[in-house]
Amino acid sequence: MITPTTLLVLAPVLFVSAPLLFLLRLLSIYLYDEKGFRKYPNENWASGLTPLAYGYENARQPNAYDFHTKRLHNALQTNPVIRIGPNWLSFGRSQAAKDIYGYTSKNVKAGVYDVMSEGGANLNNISEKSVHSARRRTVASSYAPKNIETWEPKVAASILDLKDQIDKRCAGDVVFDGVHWFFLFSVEAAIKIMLRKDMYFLRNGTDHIYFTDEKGKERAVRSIDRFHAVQRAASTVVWDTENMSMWQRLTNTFSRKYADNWQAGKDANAALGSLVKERLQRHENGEELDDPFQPLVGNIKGEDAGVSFKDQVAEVEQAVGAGTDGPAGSITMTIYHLLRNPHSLTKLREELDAALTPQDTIAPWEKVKSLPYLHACIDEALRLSPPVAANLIRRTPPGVSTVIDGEVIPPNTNVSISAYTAHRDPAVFVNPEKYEPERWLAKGSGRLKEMLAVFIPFSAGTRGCIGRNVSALLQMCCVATLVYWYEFELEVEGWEMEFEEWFNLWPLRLPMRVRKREVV
Ligand code: HEM
Ligand SMILES: *[C@@H]1O[C@H](CO)[C@@H](O)[C@H](O)[C@H]1NC(C)=O
Ligand SMILES: *[C@@H]1O[C@H](CO)[C@@H](O)[C@H](O)[C@H]1NC(C)=O
Ligand SMILES: *[C@@H]1O[C@H](CO)[C@@H](O)[C@H](O)[C@H]1NC(C)=O
Ligand SMILES: *[C@@H]1O[C@H](CO)[C@@H](O)[C@H](O)[C@H]1NC(C)=O
Ligand SMILES: CC(=O)N[C@H]1CO[C@H](CO)[C@@H](O)[C@@H]1O
Repeated sequence: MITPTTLLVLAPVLFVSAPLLFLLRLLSIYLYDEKGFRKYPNENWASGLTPLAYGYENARQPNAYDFHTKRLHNALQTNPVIRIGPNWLSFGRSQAAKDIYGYTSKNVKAGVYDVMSEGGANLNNISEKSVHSARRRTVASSYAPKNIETWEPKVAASILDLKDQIDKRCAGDVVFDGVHWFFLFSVEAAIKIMLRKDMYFLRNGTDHIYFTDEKGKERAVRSIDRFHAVQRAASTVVWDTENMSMWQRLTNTFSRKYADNWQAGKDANAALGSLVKERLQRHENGEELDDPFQPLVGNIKGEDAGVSFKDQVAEVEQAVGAGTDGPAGSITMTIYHLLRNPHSLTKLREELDAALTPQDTIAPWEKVKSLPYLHACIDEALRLSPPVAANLIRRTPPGVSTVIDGEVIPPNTNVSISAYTAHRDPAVFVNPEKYEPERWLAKGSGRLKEMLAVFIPFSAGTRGCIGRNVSALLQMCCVATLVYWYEFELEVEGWEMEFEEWFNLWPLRLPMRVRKREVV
């Protein structure tokens, strides 16, 4: 029988032994080495014991030039496969990009994608194949190139507002921070495209969403800031999928920083929820709507789409979140690389001067969409500085082994290669660290084919980005307009980009001086 006395004796014993037993269990899993992964070097001492080792590496950002994906990339230069979690391998050669993400791959998204289960499910975080393809079919046509026509006037209006803000900063010694304004541009354009709503972020110079919440309280939520903050929390603990909710509770209780970052997810959810409600109200009011949100409500025949409100909000969060970090990062990094490579900038200007006239206040899609050097400048920035640089986790199929870059990989293994690493494989990209748009101009060559096959800024295959056509429009029209109408100069010559990385890789600022160009 358990008496209070035995309990008194047992409690400290349990207190000491429980964590010890837990560690022993981890150690035995490690030593048992079911899949033979101990032959691969670990990323850090804990990688063979817990997937939180990966979250720890995400959080370790000693300075603005050192981030996880870059460190892992450096380590992969001496070891082509590194164990980054007990059941998770990261690859170092670009062949793995085809094997892991290509259309023929049987891999699926791993469990981490559907772990934040209090929210709804969206295209990006539905891991179940059949559910995903049904949702993707529902919305696919509203992301197709035919919609560029309807998006273009909205995007052009935002570029005009961006130009107004730049014009105000052309005089004197004013420093223009490209990152601030390009992020405002992208989030404004993404909400316009997704929900047909103008937030006036560029005109106001802020990303505040004003709304009345569930409890009737007036709120002002900063969209980009809140979207970013929740990544800081989620991308450290999400990897221990089974225990995610426990880590979420613990960090929320014991760390104010985490508590604020988790709150950020709720804030973003509430703010975008208010925009979705407003959008649904407009639908009820019989407004004719032609945005990618429409198929989530119903089709032209008046049939309900059967998508829950929670899922509608989750889809908007994904489209607006991705639609912000992706294009803003790519526009920032294209301008940055051009500034550091004046020869490429001159060449791009020549191409734009031949294609545009001073009547083109905003570069029209029709005139820029096929400009090869503009394309190459953007792709080369996406190659060196992909906005989603990290290891995108996939799980190999059950029951059979798969071959990835020549390695036989057992069933149910988590695998990945980062775009950062795939894009720097010297076997495919000569002088990989060099910004060289010309490498994309070798039309019809075998080399170009090889490069495109491992170029994965948008991932690839069935889980590749659905927003590529939106992105093409934003990037091409914005970069063309900026480079045609303005001269840029880094505030400090030779300045190097600073980054922060969680799920996405964010350039932190781009301090420049801007002058109007003489165009003729
Ligand atoms: C340069 C800009 C962009 C980049 C680099 C980018 C990158 C990516 C990447 C790497 C993925 C795969 C994510 C994963 O496997 O976890 C993805 C998926 C996705 N992106 Fe983008 N993205 C960009 C712009 C956009 C835009 C503008 C939108 C929406 C308007 C968007 C919506 C989505 C959606 C919905 C998915 C999930 C697709 C699915 O799984 O079916 N993205 N994107
Ligand atoms: C999917 O993503 C949305 C938006 O980022 C999030 O609110 C939701 O919790 C996620 N759902 C799942 C099941 O992970
Ligand atoms: C932003 O701009 C819109 C339209 O110009 C205006 O109605 C709104 O009050 C502004 N908000 C802020 C915070 O300036
Ligand atoms: C990898 O796969 C296993 C089982 O297939 C899973 O339990 C684990 O949580 C996965 N995630 C990571 C980040 O390793
Ligand atoms: C639209 O996106 C698809 C991939 O989703 C791509 O193959 C195609 O080239 C894009 N079209 C334009 C005009 O960018
Ligand atoms: C620390 C901890 O609670 N780990 C648990 C995480 O989830 C797995 C699977 O459910 C458990 O076996 C671990 O003990």
